[in-house]
Amino acid sequence: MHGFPWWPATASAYAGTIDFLFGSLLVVAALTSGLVFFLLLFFANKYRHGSNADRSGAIRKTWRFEVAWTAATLLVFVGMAVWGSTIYLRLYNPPADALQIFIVGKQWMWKAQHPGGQREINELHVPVGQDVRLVMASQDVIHSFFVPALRIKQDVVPGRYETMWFRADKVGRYHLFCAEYCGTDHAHMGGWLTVMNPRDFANWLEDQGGQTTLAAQGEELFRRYGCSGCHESGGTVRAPHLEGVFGSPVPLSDGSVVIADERYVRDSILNPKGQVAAGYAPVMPTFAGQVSEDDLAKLVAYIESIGPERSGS
Ligand code: HEC
Ligand SMILES: [Cu+2]
Repeated sequence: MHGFPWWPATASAYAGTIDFLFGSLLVVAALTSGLVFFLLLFFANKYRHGSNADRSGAIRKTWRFEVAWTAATLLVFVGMAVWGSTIYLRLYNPPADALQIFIVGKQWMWKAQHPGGQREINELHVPVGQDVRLVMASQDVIHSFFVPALRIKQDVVPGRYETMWFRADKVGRYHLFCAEYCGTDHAHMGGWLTVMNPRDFANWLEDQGGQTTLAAQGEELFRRYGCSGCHESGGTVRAPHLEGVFGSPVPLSDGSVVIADERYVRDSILNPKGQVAAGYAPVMPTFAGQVSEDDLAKLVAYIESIGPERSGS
């Protein structure tokens, strides 16, 4: 399929898988509708008014044919659904050791924050052959992060994190877009994904200047916003210590248990009354409207870094 004119470049491990699925769907759909239309026209012509086709001995309905034909198509289409869902599930379950990059969409740009604190706008640099996990948020309206060469596209809805991952397998520069109409300059909302070999990527990170890591910036914000006043020992309020919380199960006051992921931490900060940790009074104030998406990413990165699993990568 890659010799096909206008076929988009492929730069991810599963681009071929997705193209194959897409091509197969297209072929099955084309064959099915082709057959239906052929029979339609064929019989319409054969038995048209006034034709001398033999109309005696009309065939009676046979259940065997009916059942076989229905079962065969059902099997093919359910098979395609299972095939598609398997790929989808793989796409939305990132490997644990992926490099994590925070993406914020806003009218009209994509902003990225690397774990080392490097920031970029309408550009995204990643190393080749490494799993990359994107944690994405929108600051205003619905956007959609789209990199055709990777065959990934994910709507980013304000108010929640979306995650997705990819592994680029070809060095190069590829277009990235916003694929959801989001206002006047939607058409200009986009830029470039640059896939580099690991050494160039390390150099690139270094060239961005000596930042403090995202987690360290988050730690500073943790003090500036007064989180530490409650969440660290010696606080005036009884609040849970956040060390080791990330990635582990948290019992809630309503009896349910959730895994503390990015989404949970984010909701804890913006809507603390929504999910209250069991054994604590719901006294944490909301920080909605005070903490920007960029700062939220830093706070989340900090709380993640003091979690048990990933330590401040
Ligand atoms: C007035 C004290 C107070 C402040 C300030 C405060 N918190 Fe909390 N926080 C709490 C309490 C009490 C809980 C437990 C009850 C709940 O879940 O609402 C909590 C829960 C949490 C949780 C869920 C923890 C768990 O074990 O499930 C997170 C994450 C969190 N806070 C982060 C923050 C961050 C980040 C800030 C600063 C932006 C902050 N908090 C500011 C008191 C506070
Ligand atoms: Cu947009």
